[in-house]
Amino acid sequence: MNYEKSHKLFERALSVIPGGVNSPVRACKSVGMEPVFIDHADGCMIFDSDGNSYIDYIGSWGPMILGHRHPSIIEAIESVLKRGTSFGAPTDLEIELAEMIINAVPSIEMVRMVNSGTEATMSAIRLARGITGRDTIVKFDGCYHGHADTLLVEAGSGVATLGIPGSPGVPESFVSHTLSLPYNDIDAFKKVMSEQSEKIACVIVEPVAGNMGLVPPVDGFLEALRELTEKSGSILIFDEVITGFRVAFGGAQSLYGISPDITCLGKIIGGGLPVGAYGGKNEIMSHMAPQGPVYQAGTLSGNPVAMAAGIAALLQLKEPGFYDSLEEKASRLAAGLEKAVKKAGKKAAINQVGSILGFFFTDKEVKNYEDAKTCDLEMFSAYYKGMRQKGIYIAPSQFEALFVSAAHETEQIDATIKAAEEILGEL
Ligand code: HOZ
Repeated sequence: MNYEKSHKLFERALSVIPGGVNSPVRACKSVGMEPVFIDHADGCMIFDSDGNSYIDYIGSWGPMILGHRHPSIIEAIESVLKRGTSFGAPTDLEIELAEMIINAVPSIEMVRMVNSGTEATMSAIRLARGITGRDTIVKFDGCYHGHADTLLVEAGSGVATLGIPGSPGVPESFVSHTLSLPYNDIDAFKKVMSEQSEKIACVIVEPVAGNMGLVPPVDGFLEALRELTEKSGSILIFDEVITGFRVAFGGAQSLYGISPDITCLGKIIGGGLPVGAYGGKNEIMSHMAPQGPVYQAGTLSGNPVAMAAGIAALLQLKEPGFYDSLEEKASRLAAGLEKAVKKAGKKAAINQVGSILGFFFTDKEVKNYEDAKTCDLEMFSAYYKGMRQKGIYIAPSQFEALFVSAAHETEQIDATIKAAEEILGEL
């Protein structure tokens, strides 16, 4: 494949944007390559500036569950543009999207729109601290909740990809109230709750971890979080920025039957436009200004274009059978990849929840960040490189997930399996 135009664009970008990118993982540094610059995308296909085409399993890191340029989303955006692009004032659209979210997710009775997942988690934590009057937050190793100061401890995603423990610029005192525990370790969690529960404002978790590859919760893990937070008067926050409307219409909480106090959303609810949201029961959300004293604000919050795209997306997801058919496609991919691994005599673990997959180059079952870190990163880099050459666009990191969309058909999934078979055979 020829990457001449992407290379030139990257050189230009490097002189005006730090690292040439606006979000670190996409720089492809950890796999020793340069990024491709995207020209356009359609359905499950993405096309770079050199005219190369790829089957896309990044899907903008999750939002493109319907595939790119879904007609109903494009139509909704075109239609709302006639009204304007931002008013910094309330519109009917934000009420409509809020109502749709509330109808889909029973633990949410009120929801506040923001512009990114980071904003949602950061605000949810402020709210939890405001309500409880406590400072300590508990998170889990390898979970990534955006880049707010207090959450950059043992984080997944780009922090894991670049192998850095945290970030300069985050004062020690800011993270001194953050405890990070091993994901899926019920005993470690019980111990902390028995020793310091009266200090803990909240426990924040990705109910299905999607930023260290894909790691589902073990039986009893989410149940223990719910039970002990309830007992200690701390707030349970589910970060469903990735899983919300992805693993089921009601998110991971509906799949596992656990009701958190606050849910953070993003990605899919904006139909591919920048968005975030956090919500919960009235008694929790009523603490937010201007109804209550906890402050959070944003000029572009509830932006009409993002709201219109989000409404159009959720309307499609409500169609009967949508999630079954999506999961079938992902299962076909998972089974095919598993076969390809065996055929090539390699060791890899594959995790799947709904339409999200984790593909790990390790012989261990991956249940937490320690397991994910046992992966052969050199082998992953070689695999990434080979797959990209064959027109398969996966995340350039062992610590990110694969997303299957409704636009992926058997033909593309089988082509992906064939490419994997060939590449794995060469490794
Ligand atoms: N935090 C995102 C992956 N979990 C990466 C976002 C991006 O690079 O666009």
